[in-house]
Amino acid sequence: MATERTLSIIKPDAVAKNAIGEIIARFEKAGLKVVAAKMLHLSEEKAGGFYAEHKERPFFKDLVGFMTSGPVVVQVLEGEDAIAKNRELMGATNPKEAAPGTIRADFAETIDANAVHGSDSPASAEREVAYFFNADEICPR
Ligand code: RTP
Ligand code: MG
Repeated sequence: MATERTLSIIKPDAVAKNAIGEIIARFEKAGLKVVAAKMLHLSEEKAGGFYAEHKERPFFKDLVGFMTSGPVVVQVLEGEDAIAKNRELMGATNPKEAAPGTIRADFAETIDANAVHGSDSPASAEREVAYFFNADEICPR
């Protein structure tokens, strides 16, 4: 297993619930390190560009509407097998199908407002980290 970096977003529903700290604690307890972080209120253009792979999907408009509905916390997580580990901690896309104890099971109710985003492959992690962070905003430790 290699040390990887992955992009995590704490979505507007979880920020509104005041759950930023509890969610970041789960990453840290699982051995992932926060090596970059910022809070942003995404524009439609920035959110749409981020989820460009879903542009033709029926849920795209709602997804962009939700992601721009309030501030988000964007982070780079680093650690062994970070991409898969983060996806495991997050749980399934639909919180109703997410395993007990996962972030989505504990903090989300609907597939539209599902608390967190995580990169799903090394290629998407590379693109997504660069989409939000310049190299000098990442602090390896
Ligand atoms: P994310 O990208 O946010 O981490 O979520 P994911 O990989 O688990 O799911 P993905 O397929 O990438 O979908 C992105 C977001 O779009 C919404 N979605 N709605 N109604 C639907 O069938 C549907 N499918 C996806 C979800 O909010 C999902 O997080
Ligand atoms: Mg995805």
